[in-house]
Amino acid sequence: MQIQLNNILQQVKDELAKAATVAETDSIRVKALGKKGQLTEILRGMGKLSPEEKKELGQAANAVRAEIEKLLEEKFAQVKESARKAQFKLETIDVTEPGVPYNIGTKHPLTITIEEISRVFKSMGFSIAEGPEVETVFFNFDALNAGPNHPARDMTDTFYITEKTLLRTQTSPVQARTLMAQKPPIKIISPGRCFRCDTPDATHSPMFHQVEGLVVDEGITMADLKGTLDTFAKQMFGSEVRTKFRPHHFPFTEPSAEMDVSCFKCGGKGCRVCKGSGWIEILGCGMVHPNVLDVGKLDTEKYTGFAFGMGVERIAMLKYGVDDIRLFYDNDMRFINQFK
Ligand code: 2U9
Repeated sequence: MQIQLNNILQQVKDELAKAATVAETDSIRVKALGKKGQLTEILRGMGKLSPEEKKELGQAANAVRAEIEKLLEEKFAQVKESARKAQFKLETIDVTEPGVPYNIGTKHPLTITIEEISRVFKSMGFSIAEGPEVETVFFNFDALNAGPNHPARDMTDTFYITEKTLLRTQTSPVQARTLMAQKPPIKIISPGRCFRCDTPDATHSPMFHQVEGLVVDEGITMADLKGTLDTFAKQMFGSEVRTKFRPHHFPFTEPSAEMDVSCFKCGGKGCRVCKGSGWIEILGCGMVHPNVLDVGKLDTEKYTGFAFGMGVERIAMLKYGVDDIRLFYDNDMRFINQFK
């Protein structure tokens, strides 16, 4: 039996040498010292022995038990410490480690274009004015000299919400509101979203963007209009471009005109971009109609003004060579990411 005891001790030593975790150490303890363990089995078998043998074997078994307990205690301390260290390593945050790079996205080409147009006008002393996309019929049409029978008010062109409210078809109502709220000098641009009942195709979208401008003060003339818009064209498309003004009609301006720039691609010789004409239509403009100045209760003998409007999508398509307006709204990252 002494030999068996020595074997158990040796076996415990061998197994402990290989154990690496708390769980493995505990199963060695159960196997050796547990209720159904090897040492308990030996003590149970002592019944048949003489009292002297019992005493001798009992002392030897207790010595082995004490030795095993001591070995287990040391091993437990060791595996618990290495488990603690491993956990600590796992939970440690290295504050010097570089962060995980993430995609911060890019500006949308229409945002870039609005910012560029705004930058040019701000450099000439314009401020930015904003207003609601859901407008009243009064500010969208009546205040802008588009009377009750004006074709622009047609249900088929305009998204009406109620009889008196609609989605603005242009950003002009922002300027009509400014005319009513502020005294001249007024020098504003109003970039923003507009809405019209159009079926989407390569050049039409029911939602699009405009930048409109309004200048009202004493002694404003057509020369101010031409100088301001020519400067804008040169800043936006290159100092070499020339501008020309063709007569047109808008209800809110009189006289009205459309401005063309000489083709910034071919210099005016004629190419695919200018469709062979050498000129590209950029914006509409005119001297503010006296009926519109009346909305701001201005003395039309004293005050005059000019206004203009341009489609942001059209400018962006020309600048970037985009041939389908729908690309701006598809949110295809392969398209958007080209405008970094
Ligand atoms: C007030 C007075 C006058 C704004 C103007 C235009 C000419 C114009 C369109 C061109 C194409 C916009 O993108 S487009 O549909 N606009 O040609 N807009 S003058 O005139 C105003 C606005 C407000 C109080």
